Amino acid sequence: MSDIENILHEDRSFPPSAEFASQARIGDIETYRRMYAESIADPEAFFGRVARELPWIEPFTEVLDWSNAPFARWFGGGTLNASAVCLDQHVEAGRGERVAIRWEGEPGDTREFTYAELHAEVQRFANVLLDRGVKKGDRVAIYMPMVPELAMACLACARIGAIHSVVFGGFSANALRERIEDGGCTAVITADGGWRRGKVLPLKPAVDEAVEGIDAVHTVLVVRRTENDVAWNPRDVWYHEAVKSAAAVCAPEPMDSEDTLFILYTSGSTGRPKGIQHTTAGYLLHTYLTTKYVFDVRDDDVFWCTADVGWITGHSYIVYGPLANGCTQVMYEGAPNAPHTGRFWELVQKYGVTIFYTAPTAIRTFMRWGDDVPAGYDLSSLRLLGTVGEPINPEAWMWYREHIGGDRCPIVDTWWQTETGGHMLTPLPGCIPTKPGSCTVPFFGVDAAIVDENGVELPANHGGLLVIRKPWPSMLRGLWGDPERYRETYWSKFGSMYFAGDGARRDVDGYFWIMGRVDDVLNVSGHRLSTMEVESALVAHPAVVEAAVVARPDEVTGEAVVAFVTPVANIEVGDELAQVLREYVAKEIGAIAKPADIRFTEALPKTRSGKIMRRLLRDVAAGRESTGDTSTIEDLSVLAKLRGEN
Ligand code: 6R9
Repeated sequence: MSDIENILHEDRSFPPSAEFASQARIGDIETYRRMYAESIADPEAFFGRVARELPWIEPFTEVLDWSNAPFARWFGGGTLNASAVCLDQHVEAGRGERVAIRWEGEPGDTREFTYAELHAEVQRFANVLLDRGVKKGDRVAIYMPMVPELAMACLACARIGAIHSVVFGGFSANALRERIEDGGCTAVITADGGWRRGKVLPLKPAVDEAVEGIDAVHTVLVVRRTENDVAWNPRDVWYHEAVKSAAAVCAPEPMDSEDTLFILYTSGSTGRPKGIQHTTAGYLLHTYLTTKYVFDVRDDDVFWCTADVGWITGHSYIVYGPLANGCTQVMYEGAPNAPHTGRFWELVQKYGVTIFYTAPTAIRTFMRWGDDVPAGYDLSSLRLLGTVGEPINPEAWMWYREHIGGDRCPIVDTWWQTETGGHMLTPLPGCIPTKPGSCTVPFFGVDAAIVDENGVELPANHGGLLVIRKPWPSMLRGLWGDPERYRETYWSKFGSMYFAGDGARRDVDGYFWIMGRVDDVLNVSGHRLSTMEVESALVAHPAVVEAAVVARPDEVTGEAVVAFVTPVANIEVGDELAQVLREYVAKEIGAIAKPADIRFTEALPKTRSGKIMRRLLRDVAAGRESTGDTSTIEDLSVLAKLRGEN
């Protein structure tokens, strides 16, 4: 089989400013190179040293045990507690008065917690769980809006050694039930509702439906947020009532390094969702280190990651990474356009956000809303921007840099996965020059490579499969209850290398360029093309805001390119524009990539975390019914519209 062809031409490069570099944790590329080289040549020495920055209860006696590969054990013999890493250490060091979370609800209500306050709240929350009979090792489902109690619930579970399984608050009762059953959860933490686009999103009815008939669930703990009416069942407990009698002292449970900290479900393209399992020490170390070096956090920073905690990005870069570093962060409950499209920029201005982390889908949406929206706010507090979730098209990257970053802020494009726990390929902002569309270089300890189908490393600029050749501390330790599926999904292809499922290439400078999921690659007349590159060509046209490219079967070429295109507002769509775009793609990347078919659409089907669901579009393009899992789709009506059913 041939390589994935490389058709994206991008040669702009942006080094950090001298000012940024001079204040950064790592401001020269030599230091990065030296540390990276050590982390690969002698991971045990490197990680053994940096892991001492965590507050251990019992120190570890061994760094890595890979003898039972692909099941890794990191920091054997050590014990620690994740909530103590995130809270107690800061309070004990006299930093209790620092603000941990500045929270804002969608309607504009606000709450603020210092580290000392959060510490006390989490201990009370932990005592409520203990009172309800939740024990070390029990699984607790968390199904909540983006309120502070969501972060507290995670930390309270961690404090007593219970394993949390957060299920995104927008998922259906069925999706929740499937995850509660698979994880064997015995308690559920939820809320009466949350605010979303000016309305109350009720959560409790979905929980009631999900747990019906599951006797193993002994408690449904309900946080009051919106005060809408809720039905009440015998196992339901109001959090605000239960917490009244809870003491603010609860000693952290000493956890083994390899004890499971949480499970988080991610949907595969086929089959049931996978319960990705992360353990305590390795996960905490990696989220701590990446927050420190990739986000370059300092005491005066105000960090804002716009993800939902229901997604891995929220686990790693709202809950664990920033709190382990003692950061001050902003947490926001609602939608970016409620009540107006400037909401995010209003929050950046109001809280003086310095580091801002969001997804390409959000950036493309902001582009559509217009340059004048961010221009109406003072964004001068920002010093660093980040993106995650999908390949970012160079056009969107440039817009982000100019209109949000004032041509001043470095952009860290961070490639990683639920499975990897934290950033894997990413710039360090003070020393790695960035290129629009590239996630640049590997983080410490990440031995990434591009290989062909046989596992042979490919030369520069050949697109192939992205693999990781060494274990790293925050790698998933398995799929909950299914060790064989873990082996099969990630390790069966190449044996000793982790296969991430993404296509990518590496350029002559060693920079990585993610081309998209391998399942999505197009094969036109024997040419293997990346979805991301064809989409980027379309997005570069001024009439296009967003594009998703898929293949449909074609008698002549094997597969033909079908492009679903969201146009800019107020433009006439039709055959004429389709023809212009087809010619544009032909000119930009060659006739081979020219879409056979262009379909205009107001919206693309996406997951709740903003990823375009190309597999559903493939079904639409081929005129078939979709049989796969649709539980993670953001808006089912988008799919219905594309299929022409209204
Ligand atoms: C953190 C997260 C993982 C998949 C991953 C890849 C895509 C994430 C990316 C990116 C290009 C980036 N992805 N970040 N692609 N550039 N910076 O998104 O986890 O939800 O498990 O998704 O997302 O395809 O394999 P998850």
